Amino acid sequence: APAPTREDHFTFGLWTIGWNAQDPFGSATRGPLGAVDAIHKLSELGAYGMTFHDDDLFPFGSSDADRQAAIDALKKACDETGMVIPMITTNTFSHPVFKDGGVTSNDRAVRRFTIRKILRNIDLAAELGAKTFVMWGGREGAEYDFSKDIRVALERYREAANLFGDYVLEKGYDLKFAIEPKPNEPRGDILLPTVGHAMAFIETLDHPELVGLNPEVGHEQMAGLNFTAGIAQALYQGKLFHIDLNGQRGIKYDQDMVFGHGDLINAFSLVDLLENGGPAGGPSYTGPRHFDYKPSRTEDIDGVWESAKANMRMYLLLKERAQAFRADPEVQEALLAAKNDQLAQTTLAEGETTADLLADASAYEDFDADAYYDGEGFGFVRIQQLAVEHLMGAR
Ligand code: 3MF
Ligand code: MG
Ligand code: MG
Ligand code: MG
Repeated sequence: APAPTREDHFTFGLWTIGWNAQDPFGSATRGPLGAVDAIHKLSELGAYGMTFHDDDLFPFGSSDADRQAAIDALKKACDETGMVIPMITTNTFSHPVFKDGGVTSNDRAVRRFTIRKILRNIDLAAELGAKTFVMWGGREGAEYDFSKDIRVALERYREAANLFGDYVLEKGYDLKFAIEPKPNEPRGDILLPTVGHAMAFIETLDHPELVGLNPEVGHEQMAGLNFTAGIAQALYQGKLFHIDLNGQRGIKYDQDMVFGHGDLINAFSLVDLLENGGPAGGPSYTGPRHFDYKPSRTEDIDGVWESAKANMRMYLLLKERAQAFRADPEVQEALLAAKNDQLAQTTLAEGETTADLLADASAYEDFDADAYYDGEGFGFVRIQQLAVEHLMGAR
């Protein structure tokens, strides 16, 4: 695969490459990484941009002067390199004050503080030209069923989301929101746990058009769900505003591995969908290819950059394989043999009404299911085998 370029639109969270590898059982294995160094190095590796939480760039509680200095230094690094900040997000989970959540904490003063923290960060997003504002409610939810009435907590979530939408409209910002679902973190059940829950919630908002999703590979897979299928529905409903790419192996705690280092076949079908699933066989998603992973705690800073490169290389390799898969005449023939052309046809003919269908004896009264069923298979296994052979470079 070719080396990554700006046109690939690869972006990384500052919290990914900058993670010091502290986990619940061990202390940090790496030192800090500054935003300016991160921008320069990512640019050198061919990335397009970087994203961050407010607290990644300027520590929680920074003075206004320190905050501004960090923002100015970031802007300068972006100007020097041509890197962009297409998305920013707010940390409403690290400080102990958020231990029962931010916008849905039972404590009203915490909720008011959280809304202010997010509004301040929305202003920063607009200032930096970010187009997407991600909201991951990592501590919205509870560890116990009797802690709170989830319906009331969702009402508070809705209140906050409506307020943010109104604020952006009032200010005239060119900014949209992307909710990031996740089932649990680490013990608590999070509100809006999956793509499906979040999409249903968005429809209850005053301005649903302002709000979409930032689904993460590992988050859906932690719930045992098929990520590619979830992304397909998000695309179908016009809600794929952003994406977090990483790797996860099965139903367990959040692993945040390199993209493709988890469920590789699902990563392959995902890249195929993003790159070849559009109307004319082109991309179905044109936003940033954003990596949200954690370089393993065993790695030093060189290993961090190797893992950053690995994410981009995995994506580009999968893209190359997916293009070969779609171009293979045998694949095209197998897809047709599996009646995919029929799936694309409407079930009722154009202009046909329900009454017409009811009057069509061939559809029911004369339809002899036993006689119709000839035992012929769809050949889906053959398609899957062709896909895996392309993935393996065997074709
Ligand atoms: C946690 C996450 C988050 C979100 C981020 C929002 C710290 O599992 O995925 O990363 O992606 O807060 O942008
Ligand atoms: Mg995550
Ligand atoms: Mg995580
Ligand atoms: Mg994420």
